[in-house]
This record gives sequence, structure tokens and C-alpha cells, in this order.
Amino acid sequence: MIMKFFRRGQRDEKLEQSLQKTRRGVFKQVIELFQRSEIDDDFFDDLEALLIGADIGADTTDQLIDELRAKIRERGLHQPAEAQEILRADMISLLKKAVRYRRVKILQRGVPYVILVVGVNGVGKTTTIAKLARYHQQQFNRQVIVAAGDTFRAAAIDQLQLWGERINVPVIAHQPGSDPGAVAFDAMQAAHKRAADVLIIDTAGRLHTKDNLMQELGKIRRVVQKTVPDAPQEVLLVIDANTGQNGLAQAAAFAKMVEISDVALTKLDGTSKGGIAFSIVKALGVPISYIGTGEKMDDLTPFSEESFVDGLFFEKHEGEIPV
Ligand SMILES: Nc1nc2c(ncn2[C@@H]2O[C@H](COP(=O)(O)OP(=O)(O)OP(=O)(O)O)[C@@H](O)[C@H]2O)c(=O)[nH]1
Ligand SMILES: [Mg+2]
Repeated sequence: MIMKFFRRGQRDEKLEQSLQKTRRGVFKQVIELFQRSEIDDDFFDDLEALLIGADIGADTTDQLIDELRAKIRERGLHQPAEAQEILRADMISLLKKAVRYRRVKILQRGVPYVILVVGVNGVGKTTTIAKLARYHQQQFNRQVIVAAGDTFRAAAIDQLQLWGERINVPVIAHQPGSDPGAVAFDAMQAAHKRAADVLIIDTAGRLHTKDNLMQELGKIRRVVQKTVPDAPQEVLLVIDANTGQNGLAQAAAFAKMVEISDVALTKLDGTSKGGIAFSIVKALGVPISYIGTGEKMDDLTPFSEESFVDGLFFEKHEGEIPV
């Protein structure tokens, strides 16, 4: 069924597809709830249980339910279908309001805009770096350089170099076990020499060696600031959507060690836990800027609150004309 009363902006098909599991899981039941014949106490109880089950988080759910109750009363609504648009709008505004800190992105041609990519092992950092490099290159025609700052594993360096060849982006790398600060130094020099617009630095994600990690990141930061004082202009925390509340706790631990400016939420395509986006923004207070929608180089999409919330509720229908 197509929810006609939704205002729909431009459709983002990749996002919509990657939210399919989430949409067909809990959110399908939320939609069914809005097809009931009346709004009663059961309606709110069931909605509360569903939203909590969707990994949206207890606080956020309470807030959404309270606002929905109040607005339904104020407007004298009786039909659940009428309440759905209120929920949609509240979900969008909640995602927007939860962002306490949004850095304005200023890119200057020829001055390296440094993106430091951090996150726990296996969340998709290296893949996201390749996608992000391609995004800057393809969408904005920017010169991009990538630095293999995860020197801990030989395979990590090889993986990045392979991506570099595929997307035609230079990768600055040293031997496994070498100093990530030295890699960052060389990468900065290369970036200046080639008048690169964007430099993306990979890092190791070993949370258990917290002190080392903090030292490493601190050193990289000092190195890049020598020639570009406000670098890294973006500190991107990568979070795997599959990891749910546990992943969120790890991400929060990370955010305590490093000042994060943005989040990339990966593997949305393989999960039914897309609702975690709400918990993330609330817990960290920084925006989700990108969504990972698959393993390929073009599977990265900029985050939009409207498209995201609509993706939780809509199914694209064959032959449907976008409005
Ligand atoms: N389906 C899907 N898979 C992804 C996505 N992003 C990354 N992956 C996969 O997740 C796995 C781990 O990705 P990496 O990029 O190596 O993760 P990492 O954080 O660099 O891992 P470490 O270097 O070991 O810390 C790979 O198999 C990727 O193909 C995504 O958005 N969707
Ligand atoms: Mg990696």
C-alpha cells in the first residue's frame, strides 16, 4: 500500500533499497498499526514496544510517543492514519535536533581538507574511505589522496592500495609496523605537492590498546596541523549498523577518546536495525553524514533525515511515478 498522505521529496533509491530489511521488519508493523481503526491506549502501547524494538532507543521512543499523544489530543484526531504524518515529521525533526554539533564544511581548492577516519575493527573504515575518495572525485572533481595510516596490519595497507588502483587515487603507504605519524607527514607533503583538495587518512581500530590509539591519533593530528592549522577538518567515526546497541556503546567509547565531527553508518543494506541511527545521533550529538549501502565503490550516499525516515516507511512500487 502506498501512503498517499506522505509528502515525498526526491527518492533516493539506493537508500530506499538498503533500508528494505529494516522497513520489512519492525516498520512494517508500525505501518500496520497506523492502519487500525482507532487510536486507543493499545495503539500507543504497541507503538512504544515497536519503536523500542526498532533500536530507536527508550528515551527517543518516550519523546516521540509523548509528542504524538499531545498533538493527537490538541488536534482532536481519531484516525491512526492521520497520526502517521505527525510521527514522520517528529522523527525527522528529532534526528535534526539531536545534532548538537555540526561543523560547516569548507573546502578550498589546493588546500588539503583532511578527513581522519576512525572506528572499531571491521566496521567498514577502509571501504568507506575508498567510497568517500570516489565521491569527492566523481561528484566534485576534487584531487584526492589517501593515506594508509593503519600500519598495524599488512593486509590493511594492501587493501587500501588495491582500492587506490581501482578508483585511480594515489595511496601513501609505508611498511607494516611503521609509524602512522610518519605516514601522515608524507601524505601531507604529497598533498601539498600535488595541490590535492582532499586527504583521507585510514587508522587502526584497536580499542583494547586505548593509550596507543590515542597517542597515534594525537600524533597524526599534530602532524597535519603543522601545515593546515584547522586540520583534520573532518573526523569521521564509522559505525556498523548491524552491531546495534553494543556497537553504539563501542562508538561512544571511541567518541570519548577522539573529538568526532561526523558519523558514517555502514552496512545498512544488510541489517534490519536501521533504527539505530536515532540512538547514534542522540548518544553522540554529531550528524550522520554518510550511509554505506553496499560493498561497491559507489555504495555511499549522503545522509538526509527526510530520505532516511521516508525509507523506513516506503516501498517503491513498480511503475509508480515519483511525486
Ligand atoms: N554490505 C556492506 N558491506 C560493507 C559496507 N561497508 C563495508 N562493508 C564490508 O565490511 C567488511 C569490512 O570492511 P573494511 O572496510 O575492511 O572494515 P575496516 O573497518 O577497515 O576493518 P579493519 O581494518 O579490520 O578495522 C568488508 O567485507 C566490506 O566489504 C556496506 O556499507 N555494506
Ligand atoms: Mg581497515
